[in-house]
Amino acid sequence: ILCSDFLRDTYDSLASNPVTEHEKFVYGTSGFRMHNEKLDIPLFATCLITLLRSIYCNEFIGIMITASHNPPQDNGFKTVEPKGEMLPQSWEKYVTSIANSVKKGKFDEFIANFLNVATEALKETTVEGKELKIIIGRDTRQSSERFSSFCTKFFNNILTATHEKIKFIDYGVVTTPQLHFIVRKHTIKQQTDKFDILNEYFNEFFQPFLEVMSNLKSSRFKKLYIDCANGVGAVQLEKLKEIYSKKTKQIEIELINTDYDDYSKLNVDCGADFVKTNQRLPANVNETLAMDGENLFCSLDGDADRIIFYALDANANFCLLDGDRMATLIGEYFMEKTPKSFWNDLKLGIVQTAYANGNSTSYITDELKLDVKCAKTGVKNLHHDAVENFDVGIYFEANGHGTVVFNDLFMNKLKESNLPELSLFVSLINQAVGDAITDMFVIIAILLNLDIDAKTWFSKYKDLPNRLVKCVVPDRSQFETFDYERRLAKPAGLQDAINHIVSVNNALHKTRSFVRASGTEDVVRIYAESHSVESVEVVVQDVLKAIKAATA
Ligand code: G16
Repeated sequence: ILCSDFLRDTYDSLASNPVTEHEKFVYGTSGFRMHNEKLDIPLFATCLITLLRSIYCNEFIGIMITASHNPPQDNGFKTVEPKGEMLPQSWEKYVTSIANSVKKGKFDEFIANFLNVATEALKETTVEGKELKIIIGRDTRQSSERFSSFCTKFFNNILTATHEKIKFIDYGVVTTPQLHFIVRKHTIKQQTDKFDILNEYFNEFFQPFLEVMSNLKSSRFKKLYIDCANGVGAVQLEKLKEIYSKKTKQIEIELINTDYDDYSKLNVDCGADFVKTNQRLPANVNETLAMDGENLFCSLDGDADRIIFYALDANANFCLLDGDRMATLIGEYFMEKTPKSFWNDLKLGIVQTAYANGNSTSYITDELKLDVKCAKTGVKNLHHDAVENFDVGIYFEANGHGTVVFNDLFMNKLKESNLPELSLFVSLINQAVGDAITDMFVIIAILLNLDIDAKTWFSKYKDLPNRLVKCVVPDRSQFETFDYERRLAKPAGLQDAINHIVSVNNALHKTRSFVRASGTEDVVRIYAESHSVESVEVVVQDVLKAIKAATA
């Protein structure tokens, strides 16, 4: 591979690219993510690490081309493991090192570094006789097709240059969770030929949902409005809606913000991230309809791995039903559908991040009486902690990204316990990764089952007033955190300043604020919550000033 003309030519053309001359690449919260014009080197590194990972695992490895919630001009890549998980954190340094070793006139150093990386990464495995198996998928961004073509060219050239066995499958425009799902499916079924993804996905998750619906016969909701963020969610849901509407008339589906052909509209004034951050309705949602309890509203993000529900109350106040609300609703449902004794030798718990509203955490511990753990931002971290700590691990970031994972102990107990309703419910869940489409059906199934509307769901506890704000700084890599990102180690003195701001605004002991560097955007994020909207505002403004002073 390393001797091929293709690799040399590609290297030379990338290394001479001035756009990225001074750029330090980081495989962040969700892989590489930045302006699309800077991503050629990270993609080259992603293809190389995918080759190594495919040799190491001897199974299919996926590459998803997406920048999810980011603006239209951004893009990104992440690799997907054989069972649908993210790249192990121990390998992130390898791909980061490969990307940062592409420098003008330094091909020999690049090769030496790559060989070191490969030797270390593959030290526990044999290289010979492995078939390289790669899957790719992409979102609807304008730049995604270009990156996808590069992957095709890269892997085809490796094939001709080396005569190695390579199985390369391009699934085209798919949601991120669909790509995770299909990689997992190839591994579990040991299938090397391409699946009909829509068919597999429908049979796996929609079929049980239709069964739930027909068992319940509820008329609680007349219409479900789905804001697709003008992204790939619309492409897939248009197809799924067609199949769905032939099978049931129970809830009518209307898709909003489906203009994925206009690249400039992706995530703009719509989508899960917009709704969560701004705490208001997205574009093209009618206020009167949002006040009607017979309607249910939700927003997906740009690659359909996050979902946020919402409604307006009788006074047109916005009721945000975010990841915290979904986690608590699912927790409550599990408790309701099982006798207490069921959990004698099993642990059910919830994993959140520092962004979880303080009152959601109190509700989990005080009302639901469930264990709760805090993880660092990034579903890869929550997923890990849910698997490690619980037999049934519910994990959600407040931004609507999450799912539920079950271990064999729970699955065996479920089989023995004759709980058909819960068994059917469990089969709705995409355990590979947070999936907006399957999460949507999970939540609807619970609301129908408990016979409650969105506003009743919202009334289960009251959120503390809160705000999430972005701040552009000269160099976000200066910001180092500890304690699950709740405290800053650097820049020096900034955490003391935040502590002081919190303490002078903490009359009711409800105030909390933290700052961390985003792993997906070139900003730092400030989160604040307090007993009143005014107090939150004071904290945010003071923290902003403290950041400016610390980075001046
Ligand atoms: C990605 C990650 C999420 C994370 C979000 C924001 O979401 O998958 O786990 O919460 O980025 O991360 P950060 O605050 O580090 O920018 P998505 O939907 O954009 O893939």
